[in-house]
Amino acid sequence: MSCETDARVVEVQRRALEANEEQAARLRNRFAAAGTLVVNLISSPGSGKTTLLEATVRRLGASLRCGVLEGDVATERDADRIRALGVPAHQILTGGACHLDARLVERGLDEAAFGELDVLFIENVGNLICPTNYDLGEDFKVALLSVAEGDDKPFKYPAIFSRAEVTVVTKADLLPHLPFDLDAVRERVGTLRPGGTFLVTSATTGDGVDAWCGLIEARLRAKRNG
Ligand SMILES: Nc1nc2c(ncn2[C@@H]2O[C@H](COP(=O)(O)OP(=O)(O)OP(=O)(O)O)[C@@H](O)[C@H]2O)c(=O)[nH]1
Ligand SMILES: [Mg+2]
Repeated sequence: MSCETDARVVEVQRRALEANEEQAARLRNRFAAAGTLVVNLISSPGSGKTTLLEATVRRLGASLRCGVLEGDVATERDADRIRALGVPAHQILTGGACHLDARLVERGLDEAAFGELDVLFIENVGNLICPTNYDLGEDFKVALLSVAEGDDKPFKYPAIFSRAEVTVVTKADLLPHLPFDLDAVRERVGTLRPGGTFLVTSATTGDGVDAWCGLIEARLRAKRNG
């Protein structure tokens, strides 16, 4: 690519992000007016976003009105998994795009017609890079990292771990079988996001899931109480 083409691409990206910011601000106002806590889950494909959401709505679904927007390139599989638990879910198909943006979320919300919600979970498209810069009007981003992916990920993909207020290590039940240095990951994430929350979970054994659900409940209370 020539320098001129480079500059044009950068300019197009800048404008797209600027337009996204405006749309995200509108969404944030809409969520604030509704008193809905919004959580944007981001990770590589297969690190356990939907499985953690299944465990979450099993625990919280009886006491809180939860809804889930699922972002994927293809299929309704993840939305079907959530709906199977009696929780409303809507699939957003991105048509190939590697992330959700605020426009897709706004359209998805209107199509979903969830009604009043206490918590809206947005599962982003499986990707550790592209969703990082796209504000979806969420209260906070969550980065998930499964122990099977390797402990180098916060070093190689620092942006998402610094943007995410919460990092959730998943599949901790596999730790005995894998060379994953949990302390090194905790330290690195703490450097990238000072004051952030670091949780270790296994949806398989249930370890850490109560702490995760407790965090959601606490954040909802904080949002409602101003
Ligand atoms: N051992 C173990 N496996 C898990 C755990 N959580 C999820 N898995 C498995 O990991 C695989 C992927 O899980 P998903 O929840 O579908 O991952 P995802 O991040 O939603 O994947 P995409 O939506 O494709 O990005 C499935 O086979 C799950 O059963 C866990 O805590 N422990
Ligand atoms: Mg999924």
